[in-house]
Amino acid sequence: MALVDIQVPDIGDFDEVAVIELLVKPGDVVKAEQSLITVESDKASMEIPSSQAGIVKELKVKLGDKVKQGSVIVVIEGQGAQAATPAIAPASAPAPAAAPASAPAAAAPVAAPLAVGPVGIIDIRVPDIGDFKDVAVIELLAKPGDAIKVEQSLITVESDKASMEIPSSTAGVLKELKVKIGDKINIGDVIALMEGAAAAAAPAAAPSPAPAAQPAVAALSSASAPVASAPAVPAHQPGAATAGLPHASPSVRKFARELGVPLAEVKGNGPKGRITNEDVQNFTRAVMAGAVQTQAQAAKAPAGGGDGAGLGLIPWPKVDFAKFGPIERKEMSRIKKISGANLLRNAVMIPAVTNHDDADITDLEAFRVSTNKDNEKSGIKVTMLAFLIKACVAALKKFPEFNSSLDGDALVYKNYWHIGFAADTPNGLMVPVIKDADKKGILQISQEMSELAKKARDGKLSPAEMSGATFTISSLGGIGGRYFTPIINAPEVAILGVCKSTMEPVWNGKEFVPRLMLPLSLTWDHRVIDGAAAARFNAYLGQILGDFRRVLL
Ligand code: CAO
Repeated sequence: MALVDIQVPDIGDFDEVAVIELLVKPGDVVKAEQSLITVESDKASMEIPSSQAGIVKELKVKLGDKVKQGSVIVVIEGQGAQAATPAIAPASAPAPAAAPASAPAAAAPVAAPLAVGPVGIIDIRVPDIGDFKDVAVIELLAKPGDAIKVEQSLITVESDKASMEIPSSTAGVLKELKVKIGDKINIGDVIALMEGAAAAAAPAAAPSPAPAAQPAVAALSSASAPVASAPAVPAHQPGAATAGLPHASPSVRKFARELGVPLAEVKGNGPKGRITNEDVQNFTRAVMAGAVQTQAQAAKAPAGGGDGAGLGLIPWPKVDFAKFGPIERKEMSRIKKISGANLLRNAVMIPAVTNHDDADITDLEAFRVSTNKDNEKSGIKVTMLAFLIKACVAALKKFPEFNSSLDGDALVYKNYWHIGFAADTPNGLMVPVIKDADKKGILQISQEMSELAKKARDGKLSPAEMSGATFTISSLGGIGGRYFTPIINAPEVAILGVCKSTMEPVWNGKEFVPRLMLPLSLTWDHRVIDGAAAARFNAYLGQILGDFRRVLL
């Protein structure tokens, strides 16, 4: 029996795609056309079928490997046939769509999606989508009037082996969609008319239309920024030939991954049961509201724990804001999306209460200023936050339940004191962690804080530098404000919010004296902590900040 290498066939404008699923194993008997692996880019997922029947002798790829046209993926002991012609390859390779007359030859091997129609109107065409013919339009991702960016997906198409999004080759305003759901399209078909923002610099005049000419390939380069903790979500199987795999387009699966949504548990309400963006959003809302539990949550839920079902929340209001005035829609950053989902869960699931108090930091501030003067040469600047971290460790030691976490019906007390601090970054809120703050002095804490804050702003924090906190401080002291109600960073059970200190008249029993007062806002989980303990915690914190020598006691 001949051994045959099964190779990746022509997969269109996709240069390198990641293997996300192995559908067979050595020893399996496979039929011709049976899918062997699933690959995925940020715009498409597709299954690579076997070109012939036989027995799988060896898998040449593993999960995460990058493959491209011609890569050998499986060795098959064939049943007679010798050729390793990819089964999904048509008899002849599809001819690329007509390139714009003026496009340089170098741009031709892949798609030629760009053509200029009458006065500034640009035809957006289907680029090279590999060996796929007559693929069905299953989703329209934009509508006339929408402002479109280069690479923004316009439609999703689906064959029985793949679903992929067709991006726009140019920025502009969408004038007309030339396809509707259910239409069958092929390489070179016009799918939309775009009034191009860059119409004046259209390819006729531009000798280097590279970004427009290879939309799918260019999009791949931005594909590999997975959420570190995101669970792998299996690719969908159009037509549901393989039982149990969720049926969703690549962008929906990416969105689900970013939110950590287990796609297999989401009910699809799109055509043929396909999961839409809205389904993922509704699932997330239902989970956040406690109306639905994921299987992972259910497995972890304490015996007898309520699932919050029956909250009966009304749907999120849908408003066409454009009816009331001009609007601009901007995608939120990845960090904002992830932290938003966490904040929502924490806000909804924790019965949180906030106590406000003031600490007299007049003497501490004088000490801080003189410390900075003494240390001018060292380059280390001490801010009030470093003292607060140290003071909080002392308070956490005195009130250990503030340094605990809920685990089902038990409390886990931690004998380490790792303090997180909220850092404002251009991409959103990050919470780096000062590990073992109890063992560190103010100068070391200050130095680590400024290093971690810089890393946060530069987007260079590692997951390890953001994990393990037992308590968090959110300081707006450098900005302003009086009090606020911070949201607990689960699974912690309390968080301290700090605002800007101000000089205030304080009654000392005989007279009003000017004192520098620091506003504190302590939010705590009422399942673990009660109001009296919270008031004591704040009072003790105030005493320490009022006389820092107490830290030593
Ligand atoms: N009262 C008065 N002044 C204060 C103060 C306070 N409580 N806290 C800090 N300041 C002063 C500092 O002394 C510094 O003054 P100078 O410029 O005169 O030296 C100035 O404010 C700026 O401080 P900073 O913000 O650079 O340093 P920090 O150690 O206080 O904070 C960091 C560091 C990373 C926490 C901060 O930059 C930051 O990102 N804060 C925002 C956190 C946030 O967004 N929280 C909200 C979360 S909920 O959405």
